[in-house]
Amino acid sequence: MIPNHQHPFTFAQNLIMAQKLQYEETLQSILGAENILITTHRSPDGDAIGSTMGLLQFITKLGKKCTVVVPDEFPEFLHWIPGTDQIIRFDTNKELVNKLVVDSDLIFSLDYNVLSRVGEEFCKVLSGLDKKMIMIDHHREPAENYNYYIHDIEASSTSQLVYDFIAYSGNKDKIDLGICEALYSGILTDTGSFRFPSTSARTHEIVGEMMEIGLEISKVYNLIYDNNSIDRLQLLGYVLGQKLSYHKDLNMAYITLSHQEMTDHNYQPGDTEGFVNYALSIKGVKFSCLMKENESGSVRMSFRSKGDFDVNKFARTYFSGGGHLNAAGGRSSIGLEATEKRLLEKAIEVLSK
Ligand SMILES: [Mn+2]
Repeated sequence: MIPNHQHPFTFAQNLIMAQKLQYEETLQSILGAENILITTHRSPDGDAIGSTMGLLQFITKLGKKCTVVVPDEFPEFLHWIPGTDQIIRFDTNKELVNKLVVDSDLIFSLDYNVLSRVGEEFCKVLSGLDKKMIMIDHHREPAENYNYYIHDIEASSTSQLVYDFIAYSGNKDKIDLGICEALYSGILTDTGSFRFPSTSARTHEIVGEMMEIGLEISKVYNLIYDNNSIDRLQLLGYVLGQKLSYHKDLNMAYITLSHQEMTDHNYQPGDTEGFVNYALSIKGVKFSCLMKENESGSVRMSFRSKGDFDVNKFARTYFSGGGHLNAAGGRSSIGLEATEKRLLEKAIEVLSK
């Protein structure tokens, strides 16, 4: 006989049950809602758009009313993804979005871990509401004010979490080609084409299941990656030729781009996607950064690392950002030159320890 003070289940079993409960609560929340709103972070990337479009198509299939609101513009190479024609941008439709938020009774946060990631103004609209909130995300340190979470920092992407939610909530039969194309786009881009360590056996298993549904992986790859403008390629050439700063002693490389340099190359959103990975691909480099100055003079930063150097912690500590162990974002408002100087100082401090 088992004494009653002992837990009848192992830790792993308890985890699986806790996750199943979140899937079930999320599904019931969708079925019980009238107006569902899905949101994602500003400057939406492939995973932000892929995961929101996958969830939108699934919720629509359940016969529920659902709208996707993004804070601002998203890259042109994602415009082919099924459902994107229904996306509403906050920055160009503020009044409409205000009304949509007020009328909604269930709000999803996809691919971000704290409301401020949607930008200051949209954040205000979404803050302090008396509505059910659900987070689906894989970034570290999720905010605590949500009703339910589908959250796993080890998942390759939010798109993978959306797939698992649909599949494990008993709705695998509803996953069609449109949902696959959206979610695969998110998985493909967030794993750097299946090379980042977050890529798991489950990631590949999901892709296998998607291919059985009819997903054409080379078609999606072409639509996303063989879609360069000549301006983007020339910007890349310029960056690699003249803007790559390599510090062999620190095993570090970084790139700075001024607003003027971007304007000179007819910069479009998404054009610098992947640039930071070129810096990381130098033999021996363990830490890379891309610093981009925007029109107002503030600087957006992308960090990448290899191995156990924690760029989430680095970005959080010094550049008001965060993300994952090996990939994170940050911001700086002290100007491009001063930011570069600060980056070097902090890198020397941390890396030469
Ligand atoms: Mn993501």
